[in-house]
Parts: sequence; structure tokens; C-alpha cells
Amino acid sequence: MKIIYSPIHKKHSPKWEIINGKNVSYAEVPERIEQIVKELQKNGMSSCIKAPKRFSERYIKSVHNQHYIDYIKKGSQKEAKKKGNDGYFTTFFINDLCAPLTPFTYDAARESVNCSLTGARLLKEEPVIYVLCRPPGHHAEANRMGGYCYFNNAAIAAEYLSQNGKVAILDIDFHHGNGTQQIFYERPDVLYVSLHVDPRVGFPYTAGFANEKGANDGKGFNKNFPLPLGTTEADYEKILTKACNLIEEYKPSSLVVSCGFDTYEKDPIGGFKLSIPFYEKMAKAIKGLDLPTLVVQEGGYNITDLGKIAYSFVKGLN
Ligand code: SP5
Ligand code: ZN
Repeated sequence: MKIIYSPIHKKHSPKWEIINGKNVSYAEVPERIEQIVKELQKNGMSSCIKAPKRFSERYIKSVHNQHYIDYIKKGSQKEAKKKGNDGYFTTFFINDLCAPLTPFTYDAARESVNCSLTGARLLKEEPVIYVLCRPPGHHAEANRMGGYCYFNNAAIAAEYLSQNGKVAILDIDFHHGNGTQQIFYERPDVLYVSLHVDPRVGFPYTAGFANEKGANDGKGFNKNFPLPLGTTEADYEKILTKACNLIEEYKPSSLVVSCGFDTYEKDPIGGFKLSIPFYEKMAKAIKGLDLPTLVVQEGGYNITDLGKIAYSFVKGLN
């Protein structure tokens, strides 16, 4: 199994986000991906790790608005010229206070897309690819950043893969992928299925409700499974089976997994009760769909255990 990784993400490292009116240290840190890489290497997977190829900005434009792309690029450049470089929070093109623009935000977000597209292209040759995207992407809408996300890596890859047939997206991050849902909401050729914390009690609060089922031609091709805080493995497994059944019925030609590890029992911002060995089980269920599968890293914030969670998941995919 190939794993796509680039060190460029490390240059994007905001100091804080604003939660309930207070500056708190940024949860989406470079150590996340570095810990995963370290653990995979420790388990003999060094030769699987490959660098991404470079893709033109027009792939980003296939999903995002040009003004939005330029705003991230110019905002990052503007930050690079300032003294201090603490990052700042934009007042336009933004959903929340968790996605500051810093000097290398554009470069890192662009490289994260290079990673997901490299993985998508490799699906022709290999059945399963794991891409270590950072920053993550599923909260990024066509023209709005938020929730640590700038460009929607999974959506851009799904758009690319949709040229060759129907695509299913399975989002197993703790949070609902409001960006991905919005981007494909009126499309029947891309199915979005998500398991996430009930938006009445968790981020992103404004999307992820069960009655959001798609619109116009896309009606019936968006499925949300909001789950309560404290969801156990037994309950999660039941819903994951339902989600997998829906994907099977849809008969897609490929699958994109928006893979967050913030469902982990000790995640600092999550609230489900999944243990490290359970990730192997989840991956096996996904593997059971027997589809070309692109696994795209989204969230997961327990730095100490993130590597072990990722390795458990990878074992299930292999
Ligand atoms: C990609 C991704 O996982 N983005 C998530 C962004 C969530 N940001 C808001 C965090 C709110 C933290 N609430 C703390 C609850 C502690 N129990
Ligand atoms: Zn998340």
C-alpha cells in the first residue's frame, strides 16, 4: 500500500484558534502527521511512503471559486510580509475562527491537494492509497474556509475520480464534512455519506442534520448519520454497516474516505469512545466494499496516540 506524504505541511503552523471568545493553542499541529509517519516507519513501512507530484491550480478550481483561491494565496503572501507572523483571522470567506492565514498556509494547502490528487491518480494502479493530507479539507466549502480547512482535498480528489464514473465519499471524521456536503449537494454522481457528532452539540453546528438529503438532481445522494456524544464502538459499528450498505447499493467506481481520528476515546476535541484496535475493524469493513479506495487524512488530535491509531487503520486496509 502506498502512502503519500510531503514535509511542506510543517511550514503551516498557526499559534492559536479562538474558541468561545478566547485564544487557545491551535489543535491542528504539524506533529499530527509527523507522529503518524514515525509510527508507520517504525512498523517497517518506510518504503511505502512516496512524495506527491505537482498538479495545476485548475484542479483546485474544479471545486473552489477563483476569488477564494486568490484570497488564500494573497492573504498568505500578505502575512509573509508582516512582522510577527502570528497569523490572523479573515473577516470574509470564512466560517469560524479556526482557520487563520499564515505565511505558508497557501503553500501547505496547495501541497495537501497535490497529495490527494497524486493518490487519486495512483488508484489506477493500486486498490488502496493512504494520503497524509495536512491541512485537512472536509470543512472547506466552495468559497469558505473553516475548521482548520482551506482546500477540500477529498472533494478535489472525488471530482477528479468522477471523470471515470460514480464516486462515493465516506466521511468518518468526528465532525460533519460541511464543505464536502455543500460541494456535491446537487450532484447524483457523487454520493456523500457521513458519520459524525450531532451538530446540535458539536462543530460545525450548522450542517450535518439527518434531514439534509441533497437537492435537485442530487436529491437522495447525501446521507448524514448524526451520533450522540459518548457513542460506543457497538453503536458506531452498526451505523458504519448501514453506511457501507448504502455505498454498496450505489455501485460507485471508486471510494474516497475522509478519515479523521478524532473519534478516538482520548481525543482532546472529540467525544466518541472508539479504541485503537477498533480502527482496524473499521478499515476491514471499508476494505470489504472491494472498491478502489483513497483514504484522505482529515482530523485527529491526540498527538501521543495518533500514530498507533493510524497504524491500526492501515493494518485493516492491508
Ligand atoms: C478537520 C477537523 O477535525 N476540524 C475540526 C475543527 C473543530 N474546531 C472547533 C473545536 C471546538 C472544540 N470544542 C472543545 C470541546 C472540548 N470537549
Ligand atoms: Zn474533525
